[in-house]
Amino acid sequence: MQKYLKTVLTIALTVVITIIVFILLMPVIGPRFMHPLMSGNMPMHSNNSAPSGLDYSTEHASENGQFKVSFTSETPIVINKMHSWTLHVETADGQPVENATILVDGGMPQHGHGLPTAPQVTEYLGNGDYRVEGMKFQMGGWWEVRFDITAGDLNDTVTFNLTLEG
Ligand SMILES: [Cu+2]
Repeated sequence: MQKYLKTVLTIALTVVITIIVFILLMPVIGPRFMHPLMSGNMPMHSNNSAPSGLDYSTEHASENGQFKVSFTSETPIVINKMHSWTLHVETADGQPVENATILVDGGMPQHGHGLPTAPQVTEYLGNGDYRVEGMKFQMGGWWEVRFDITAGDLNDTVTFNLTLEG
């Protein structure tokens, strides 16, 4: 009887420890392990490839045509590395936009998650150029990066598409 109890206790303890270890390791294995599962659960995106016909250009007009926006990255855009971007903002007729308030947002539409960091515009560099710091992508696939730009009476949003290897 005692041996039986010991066996049951050992099994129970093993199960509990396994669960705890799994929970503790979630931040590490999460992106790799959960994402194929998450995207697989969404019927529309079960094949996990980006929709065809996405515009991957690094320069285009904002949604309502208020601004012309382009970006460059100081370093090649690869996953799991922090990047600094320079965002260039012009009015529709090509005048540099000074002292805009710019909010950064983004994520993976097919995975339903945002950016792992909270990138921010940290400096106005002059001539319509803004430094964006803290840009990071934690996995390969299709990403959207959005900038909400407010300057004087103007407000508009621009969205860039990226596909990253990973
Ligand atoms: Cu993802």
